[in-house]
Amino acid sequence: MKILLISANTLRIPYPVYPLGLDYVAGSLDSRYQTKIVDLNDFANLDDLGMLIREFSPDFAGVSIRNIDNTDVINSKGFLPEYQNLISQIRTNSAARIILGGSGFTIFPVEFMQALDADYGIAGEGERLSLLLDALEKKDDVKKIPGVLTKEKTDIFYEPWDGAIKRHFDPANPHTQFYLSYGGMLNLQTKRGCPFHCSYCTYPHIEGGRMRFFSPREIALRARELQDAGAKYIFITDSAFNASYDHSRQVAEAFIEARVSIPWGGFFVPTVPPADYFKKMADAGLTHVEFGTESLSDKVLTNLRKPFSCCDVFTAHKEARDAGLNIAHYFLLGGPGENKQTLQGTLIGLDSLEKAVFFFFCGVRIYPHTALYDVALREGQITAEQNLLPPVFYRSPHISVKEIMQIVENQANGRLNWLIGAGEAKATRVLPKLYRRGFTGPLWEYLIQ
Ligand code: B12
Ligand code: SF4
Repeated sequence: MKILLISANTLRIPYPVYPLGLDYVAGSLDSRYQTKIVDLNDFANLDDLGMLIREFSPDFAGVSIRNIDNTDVINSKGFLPEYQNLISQIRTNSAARIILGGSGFTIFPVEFMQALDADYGIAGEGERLSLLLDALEKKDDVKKIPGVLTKEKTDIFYEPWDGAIKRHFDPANPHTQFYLSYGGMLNLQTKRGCPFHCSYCTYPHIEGGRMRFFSPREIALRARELQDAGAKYIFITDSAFNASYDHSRQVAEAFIEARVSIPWGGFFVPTVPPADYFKKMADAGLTHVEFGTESLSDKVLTNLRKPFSCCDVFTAHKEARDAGLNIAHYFLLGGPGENKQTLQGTLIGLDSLEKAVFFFFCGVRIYPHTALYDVALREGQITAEQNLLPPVFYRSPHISVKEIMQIVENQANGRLNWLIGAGEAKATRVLPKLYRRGFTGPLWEYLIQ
């Protein structure tokens, strides 16, 4: 049986992202399946992909749907039309049954099933694809498999996958070469799940709320594999790498042991770290810390259910600075309780965060399965029947997005290290040129003054 796995993500902002999820899906399938991964980034146009589909003639096409939209309130762009074109290309060129999956799909499985008229979908971890294919082969009832959707079955239940998790990474795959030649960044997962409960966040829904750790030694060997394949930088894709200080430290120690020498970075929660934590991380090659800070108003942090206070942010920042790391803080403005005073509090607080890049997102995207969804429902900002696939953003009743933007832009006063929205304009202008000239990694550190 032939399985074609397709990464449908062509977004290059801030940079193209290696489709790690498909390595895991491929790793879960045994050798009786002939599996091939392709990445739309690696094709000049959909017709070229059509040709490959005709030649490969798959029985099943698994489509990975990562991004729904760019989550940018000002310059919103949804990707559904692109996915619809892709599905029609697959249908035109093969009789393959289409299976959807991926993080974006997991947030809106029913909406995507309907909009793309797919045959099957798997919400949550794609390791369950092996169970679905097995059941289809044996003509068993697929509806019993957690997370599986069909055209008829649209009620979903799923729990985190508790079977084996295996990554199949192939350095020779053409798409690996694409990422190596465009910024040199590959990625790595050290655990799944986030134990925190931030009110707007989808990550615990996508990956589960309990951390499931991968063996540090195994992870370090994977990192070496990426390095040996030519990676120049590794992004750790964990929801929050330091959600377990113990495990992240063990991973860093294993990196040293395995002689991982390329730089790496990831998302961190700005909680107070144990003594010398960032120093030890830096010794193991950590260069970039991306803090999910969101606000410097304790009132807003409480409303967003963040697991830290402003004081903790300043401490975490200082520790990371003292360790010589590049630091970015992400801010999410306009959530519940945001007003002029809380916004001013955040902007004033930024003066204490020296030598960092600030990414400001104005307006908080409302997703199902989050506490913010319930707040928005109670406040009448959304209705229970509303389809949230076309982006809907929470609006604070006390301050408009326009006002927030104006205040932030005035305060930014042209400073390069203040990026409003996804920083698309600046990123599109500069990053591709730098990557072509051989620069590697996320590169936002060049904006720090
Ligand atoms: C790490 C990360 C980033 C990093 C990536 C760095 C890197 N080099 O890898 C950075 C910071 C660059 C980033 C940027 C963005 N991100 Co991001 N990111 C994530 C995060 C935390 C993890 C993604 C990941 O790699 N997971 C690990 C892999 C193994 O999991 P996976 O891909 O989900 O695959 C599993 C399943 O989904 C499934 N699966 C996957 N494919 C398939 C296919 C089939 C057929 C099947 C059956 C199953 C299946 O099986 C896999 C194994 O279990 C997710 C949130 C999350 N926790 O999932 C957001 C997330 C993917 N990002 C999101 C967004 C919006 C963005 C940006 C658009 C933000 C912006 N405005 O800049 C950009 C887009 C970048 C781009 N070019 O695509 C959204 C996407 C949904 C949405 N709202 O559109 C997410 C879900 C977060 C959210 N807000 O809910 N991101
Ligand atoms: S710590 Fe980060 S990943 Fe975890 S729930 Fe909060 S925002 Fe989401």
